[in-house]
Amino acid sequence: MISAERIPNNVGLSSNKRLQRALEHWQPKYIQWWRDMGPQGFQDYHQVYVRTAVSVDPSGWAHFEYVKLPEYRWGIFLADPVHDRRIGFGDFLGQPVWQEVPGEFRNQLRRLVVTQGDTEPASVEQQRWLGQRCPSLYDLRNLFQVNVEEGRHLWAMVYLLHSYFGRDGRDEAEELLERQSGNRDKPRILDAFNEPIDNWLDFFMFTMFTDRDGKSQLLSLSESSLDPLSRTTRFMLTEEAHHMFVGETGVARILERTCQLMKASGFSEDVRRLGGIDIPTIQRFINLWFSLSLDLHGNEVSTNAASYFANGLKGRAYEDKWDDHAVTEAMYDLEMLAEGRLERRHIPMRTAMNEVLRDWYVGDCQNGVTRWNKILERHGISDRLRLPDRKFNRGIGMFSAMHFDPYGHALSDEEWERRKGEWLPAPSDREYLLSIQAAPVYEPGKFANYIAPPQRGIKGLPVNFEYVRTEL
Ligand code: BYC
Repeated sequence: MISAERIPNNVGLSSNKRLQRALEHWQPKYIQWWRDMGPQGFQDYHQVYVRTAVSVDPSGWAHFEYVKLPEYRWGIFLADPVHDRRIGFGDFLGQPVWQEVPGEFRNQLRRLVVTQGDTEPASVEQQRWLGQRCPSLYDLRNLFQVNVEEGRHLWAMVYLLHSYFGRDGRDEAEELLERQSGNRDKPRILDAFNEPIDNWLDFFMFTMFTDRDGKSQLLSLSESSLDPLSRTTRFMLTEEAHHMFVGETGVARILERTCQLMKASGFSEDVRRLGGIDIPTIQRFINLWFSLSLDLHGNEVSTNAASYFANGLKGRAYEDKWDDHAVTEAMYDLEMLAEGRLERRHIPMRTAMNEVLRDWYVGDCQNGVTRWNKILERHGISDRLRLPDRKFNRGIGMFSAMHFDPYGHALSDEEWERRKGEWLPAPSDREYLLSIQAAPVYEPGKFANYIAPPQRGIKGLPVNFEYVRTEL
């Protein structure tokens, strides 16, 4: 359903005046936030060729056109309802799904919706300076596409807060615009969303690894017994796929260029001397963003996670592929750190639900890394990229109590301090990246020296299309 209303939607907003008024009241605050904290330097005359969600029809849900970013039409879209949908897991298995929030789960559900909602504006804030250093107009457009859709995902969560959580929900919606990524006094809720993203390698790694946590979490929320939450997140997943495409192909194009430079120099030169990004630097950024994104899955053993599952609030990714949906007896074999020693223990699977989702996530990331390695192989280069061990560089969960190298071997504090620069980006890596990204590339069809052009453009358009009009 295409809507001519101020807030495009398929939720019948015009027939719910109270909700419509509440959202129209929130809208100017959102636009102000976008102007203050969104893409810096791209708020006035630039026209960006973006897609806008206009319905949930799989054969044509999006519309492509040039838009000035603050005029993007952020809308509210829920996937179509599933007839007679039943709760698919946990203690209420088989009962009809809920159209309203049950009082006893209100706090838990609000917390999940707020945590999800908080990440969306956070990522826009983290990325707000990147437009000034873009490697091409094609990439600039992709950055903005990701940003406006994260903005729409915030709208999705704010819709739920306003519709289903009364006064508390309205207060939470305000606070989503008040916390700020990296702010000492009012930081974003989850750690990875307070990390600066000031160069394009960070950006591509973020969209590869952190947006993929978005996919994990949205998959699990789309199983929820709260039907509006399930339907909202199901549609968000449609947009999320492009974000991970941007990340995976962004790194792939950097690798492609790195290989070209290595070959051109007869494998003898340091790629940095030719203005490229060397493989060890790429590996250090993988190590950082993969480990930060593992943290986003929460503690390995979590009573919160067990209770989300028992109460039917958050399921496993692709819950219908599992045989047992009650999971009252099932056990999970977990590598644990107990009294400073690593050992394997059987724990009730319900308490390991964060780890179960993390398993899915690690597998999905590994598939991407395997595809990157095919590029190295094709160029006859013997180096390989790899995911670090799950215990490496953890800030959340039991492994955060000790240090581990990327192969999972325990290290003393002193050894970690001495060697962490081998495995994680050093200030000098960031300085180097900023030095090769100092000037933006705004000429259609041109690409910065450190990245190869994409194989094709957007929506059948040529690679040299003017994806962002930068002239007044
Ligand atoms: N940082 O029992 P635990 C996305 C806290 S990304 C800081 O394991 P739980 C996107 C936790 O809050 C997806 N604190 O927690 C991507 C709790 O604190 P309290 C976002 C953390 O709740 C790119 C304590 O540790 N969606 O969409 O089972 C661009 C106990 O932990 C962290 C969601 O996250 C952390 N990393 O698991 C744009 C889905 N981890 O209460 C968007 C909703 C844990 O003891 N969220 N803590 O003070 C959840 O499902 C859960 O909150 C989590 C944590 C899985 C994140």
